[in-house]
Parts: sequence; C-alpha cells; structure tokens
Amino acid sequence: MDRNLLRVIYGDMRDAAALRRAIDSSKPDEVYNLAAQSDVGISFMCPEEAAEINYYGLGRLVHAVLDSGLQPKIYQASTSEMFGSSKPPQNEKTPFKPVSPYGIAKLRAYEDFVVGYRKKYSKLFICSGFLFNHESPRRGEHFVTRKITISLAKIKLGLQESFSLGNLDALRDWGYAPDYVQAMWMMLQQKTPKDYVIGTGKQHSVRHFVEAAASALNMQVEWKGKGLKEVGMVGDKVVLTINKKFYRPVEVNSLCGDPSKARREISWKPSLTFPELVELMAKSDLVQLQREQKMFS
Ligand code: F7E
Repeated sequence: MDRNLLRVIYGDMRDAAALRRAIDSSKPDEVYNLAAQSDVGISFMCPEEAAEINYYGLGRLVHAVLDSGLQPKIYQASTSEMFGSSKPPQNEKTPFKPVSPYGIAKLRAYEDFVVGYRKKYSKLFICSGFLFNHESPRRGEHFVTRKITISLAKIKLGLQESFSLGNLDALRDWGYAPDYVQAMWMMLQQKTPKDYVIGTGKQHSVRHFVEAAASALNMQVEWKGKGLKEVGMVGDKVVLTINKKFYRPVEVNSLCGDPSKARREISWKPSLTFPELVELMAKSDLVQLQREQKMFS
C-alpha cells in the first residue's frame, strides 16, 4: 500500500482539542465515527466509559466539525443494540428499547447529535446506520463469533481442549463487515442525510453459530445436559462448557434487521450468506494457526 495514502493523526474521543486538531489538519470530506466502547458486556462494568466515549465523544466530534467552519459529511455508527428488547424484525420505525449502558449511550448520541443537530444546524450533514452485528476474520477475539471460530480451530489442531460461552440461545443477525462498510460509504454519497437499518434479515442463535463453525472445520457438535450444565461434545470429548460469567446482567434476546429501506433507496444488499460467513471465519483462523504452527515448529 502507498504509505502516503494513509496518515494517522493521534487523538482521543475524550479530548475536544485533539479532535479539533484532527479535523483542521485533515480537512476531511467525510468523517466516519466508528470510535466506541463497543463491548456490550463490558459496558455493564464501565457505564461511565460507555457514556464518555459513545455519547460525549460524538458531541465533541460534531462540535469540532462545526467550529472548524468545514462541512464534511458525518457518519455516526448507530447499532442494533439500540432496539434492545423491541421485537424483531427491527426497521427504522421500530421503537428503541436499549437495555445496556452501551445501547443507551448510542441511543442518546443518535437522538441528540444526529436527529437533534440535523434540525438545529441546517448545513450539517450527519446520518447514521443502525448496523446489526458485522463480522469478519478481523473481529476481536472477545466477541462471540471470533471466540467460537478461533477456539474451534485450536481444538481441531490439538492446541486447546475446550472453551466456555454464556447464553447459547441469544439470536443475532450476523453479516459480513466489508458489506457494512460499503453501506456506510453509500449513505454519505446521498444528497440528503438519511438513516438506515443494515442487516441481512436472517437470524441465528449462538448455538447455531457453534454448529456451523464446527461443521466448516469437519467436526460435529452434539449437545448434552441443560442450563449451566450443558456441554458441547465432539465425539467423546467435551469441547464447550457454559460459564455464567459470560452471561450479561440483561440480555438482548432476539435481533433481526429488516434492511428493506437500504435495499430500496441505496441498493445495498449483503454479499455473503450465514454459512459462507461462518466458513470464511473458521477457515481463516485454521489457516492462520497452521501457518504459525509451521513457523514455530
Ligand atoms: O455477543 C452472546 C452474548 O459480544 C453476541 C458489538 O459489535 O454487535 C456486537 O454486540 C451474543 C450476545 O456481540 C458469549 O450474550 C454468549 O447475546 O459477539 P457479542 P453483541 O453484544 O451482539 C452490536 C451490533 C454492536 O454494536 C456491538 O458493538 O453472544 N454470548 N456467550 C457471548 N458473547 C460474548 N462476547 N462472549 C461469550 O462468551
């Protein structure tokens, strides 16, 4: 990659002056605010941090833009977590009922600085995508999808015996992250700022993700027991146990995006199916681990 294409500017969402300097020195045409305390489980333990980054951070960024006198288009990363306990399928008209500090901070940021400031400052172009879970081989290992694919790949290679999860029955709408980045860009190419739900329209349980990832690695998981005593077996080996520390104090049980508006107005559609996404992630972890094994053997 041409190094001159990318310039990293040091900054922090807690530091208004740093954000102003970043805007002034880069003079952007488009600003994508993807900065977040993004781990829903951790937001229950650090709610102040969630508010500081996810709510006040956006306020500082928007003010840095307004004060600069420049008029870049701004994309704010909103999230399906804002729908919380509202019934699926969720679309742009679904009521927001967040249940986590993460979801609450994101909702307040959306209401105040996207919807509110769009009314207050007529020249401000700011819009938001309500993105459902988006995954790829680059996903952090503490999110459930990557935790599952890397753990099963290690088990397959004999590098690990087992791993633990929390709620296996939570339902999520998982799509391929690059498609979601494309959607963000498409939103900023519009003449007027509008907000869109981005998701695949299909939901699967965490349990189903485990089964699909195992199957992509030629393993078959069988479930035995119930509740905290449930285990996942491959042959006669226990590869998965349940640990209540991975349960959330309050869970969002069922998310499934209805992306009809995005399909209609910006021609967005997902490029990978659920089995394709799971296979891509599982095989990528397997290949990477095999490469590391070779390197260190
Ligand atoms: O959890 C359950 C967990 O942490 C998914 C973020 O990018 O997407 C993400 O939020 C589900 C939950 O993602 C474990 O209880 C079971 O029901 O992968 P996750 P998330 O909370 O849905 C949204 C759209 C965002 O905006 C967020 O920033 O899986 N689950 N066992 C587990 N989850 C984790 N992390 N670890 C477990 O062991």
